[in-house]
Amino acid sequence: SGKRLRVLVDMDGVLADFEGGFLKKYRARYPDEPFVSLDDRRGFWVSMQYGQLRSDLCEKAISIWESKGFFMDLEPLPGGVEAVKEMAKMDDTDVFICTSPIKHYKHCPYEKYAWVEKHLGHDFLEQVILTRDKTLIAGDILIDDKPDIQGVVPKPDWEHILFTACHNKHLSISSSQRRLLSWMDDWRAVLDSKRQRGAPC
Ligand code: BVP
Repeated sequence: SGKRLRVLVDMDGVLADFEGGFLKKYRARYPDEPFVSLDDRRGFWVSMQYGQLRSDLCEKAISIWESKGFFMDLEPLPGGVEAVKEMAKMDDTDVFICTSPIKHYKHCPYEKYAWVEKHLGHDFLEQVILTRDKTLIAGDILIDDKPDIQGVVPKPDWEHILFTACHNKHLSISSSQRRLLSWMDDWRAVLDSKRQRGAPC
């Protein structure tokens, strides 16, 4: 046994279905406006692609995730909640949910806590980290669907494992970067590859 492994897990696009939840509510609110199917999504920022489709659609897109109930109502992505619960029970393993709230703070931070309580339980609220800069957070692994994670720390402690999402699946990533294709992929092997081996006797 070596030191404990600290795993940071992103929320939107990794545990909660931000893209699916967005498209469903956008189409319900703006049934006559054009939209981007999940197959055609490119780039992390939904607002940017909608703005490229037609300039006024940028603010229409933003209006969706700024609405009350948006973050609370997101469906869990398949296997994510189960994986995080299993990780948390593993020996020598600490799991934290590391998520960036939007700056329109009226609903989002509250609903992120409420989502964790609903799907992972009250005790898991201890594991929530809200930050706009994930490079400040120390950990061994960060599982996140955002291809470029930057902040004030140039070389963060964690290895970024890119979680596959509709917007990043076509990206070719550098040979050094690793992907998790979904929660059905071998996340246990990714964790094991970062564990310190005990000194041989
Ligand atoms: O809370 C999400 C939604 C928001 O950024 C946050 C990303 O957090 P992490 O997944 O990195 O933790 N968000 C905002 C915009 C546009 C804002 Br203008 C967007 O297009 N996509 C997006 O996810």
